Amino acid sequence: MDFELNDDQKAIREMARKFAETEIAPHADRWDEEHFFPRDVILKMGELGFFGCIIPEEYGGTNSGFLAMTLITEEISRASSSLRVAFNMQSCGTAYSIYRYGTEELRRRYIEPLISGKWVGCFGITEPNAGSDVLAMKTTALDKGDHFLVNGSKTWITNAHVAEVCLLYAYHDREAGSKGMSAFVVDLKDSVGVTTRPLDKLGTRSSPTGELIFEDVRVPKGNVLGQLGDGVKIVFSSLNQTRLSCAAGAVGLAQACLDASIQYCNEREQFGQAIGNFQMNQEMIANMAVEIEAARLLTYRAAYQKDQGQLGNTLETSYAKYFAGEVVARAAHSAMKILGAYGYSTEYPVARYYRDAVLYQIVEGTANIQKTIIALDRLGIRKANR
Ligand code: GRA
Repeated sequence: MDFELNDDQKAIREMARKFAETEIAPHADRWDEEHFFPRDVILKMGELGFFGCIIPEEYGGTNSGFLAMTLITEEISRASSSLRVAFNMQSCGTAYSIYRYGTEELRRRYIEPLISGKWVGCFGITEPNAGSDVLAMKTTALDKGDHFLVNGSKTWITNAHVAEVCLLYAYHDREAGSKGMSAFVVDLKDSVGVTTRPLDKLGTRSSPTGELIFEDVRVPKGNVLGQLGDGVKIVFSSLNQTRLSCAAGAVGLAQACLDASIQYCNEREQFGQAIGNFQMNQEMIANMAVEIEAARLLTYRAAYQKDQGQLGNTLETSYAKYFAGEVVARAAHSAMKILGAYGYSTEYPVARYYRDAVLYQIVEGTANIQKTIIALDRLGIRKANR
């Protein structure tokens, strides 16, 4: 067991930290307030190779691995949790699934534009009546000979109204149950019949969210990902990679909460001394520090396993995603208590951290879904890793 990062990983983390501190952190509050999605920053991250960590060099990636991607994600989220979501959409949620399951033609057409940031990606799983219950989705993609005809609506889709490419999940055959779901790569920019509607939300506001409505949208036959009927396999394996991004994002955001708390504890004086001298604040700092470290180790372990080829490590990924989601919520609450009115004020980033933190108990499988996966596995009822 080696708990040290190698020199390449340390250099990658350093580069990501510098980038996040200079290019993202100074603007993150304003972007959030203005609901602004900084496409130029997505392009810059693409140029630096951030989105290509888990993509081989022959497709334009850096092949630096899941742990490298985790380190970068953590640093981005420390500056802006919104841009962490954007990161996930360019890499794990789209490009990586296209690499893993796509034909050579799909790989060549979509991976480079996504990981370079030229095209913005999204994925369409959730529907108005299918959130945790993925298989309840109603969107259909009916076989019309040389193309599929897609009808249905997706909601809470990150990047819905700014994306060029969508990895869409739909039933090509409702009667066939889980074998009747397929995954499709949809060119949103070239498709007729797609409408979008933006949705507002409590936090993560510089990551656009919306509805995607498909009315008789033609998708070429060649844009099926994997085999027809592979949708369930692809959706769950894809979620297993995107949940790692969530875990890393939660760790990064929790670290931002701790950083702000430590700085304030050392600067702020009350009753003639720095408030870090008060044991009630010390307890919060200690709890945050140890919980973040534990969440980080769970996250790095899940990333390391994926780098060793264990891509089906649903159990360990759920451990990381669940725990990091709880930790960031507690860390944001503690930061708010330590900073008091300065935490509640929108002039300081802690209010944003607090609003953004709750997301990690909701997205990519709620905390309850992660606990279900873990409990069923531990009880011997349903094996998580497959
Ligand atoms: O036996 P079968 O042929 O019926 O197939 C079953 C099973 O073998 C079928 O799915 C197959 N399957 C898998 N196949 C390959 C299940 N897991 C896997 C796998 N890992 N690999 C149904 O299986 P089941 O066990 O009966 O599933 P279920 O009870 O219907 O659901 C299980 C569960 C609740 C865990 C699942 O539905 C789930 O994970 N739900 C959560 C959905 C979720 O995470 N949504 C996220 C939406 S995207 C999002 O939040 C974007 C955020 C952006 C960001 O912040 O980054």
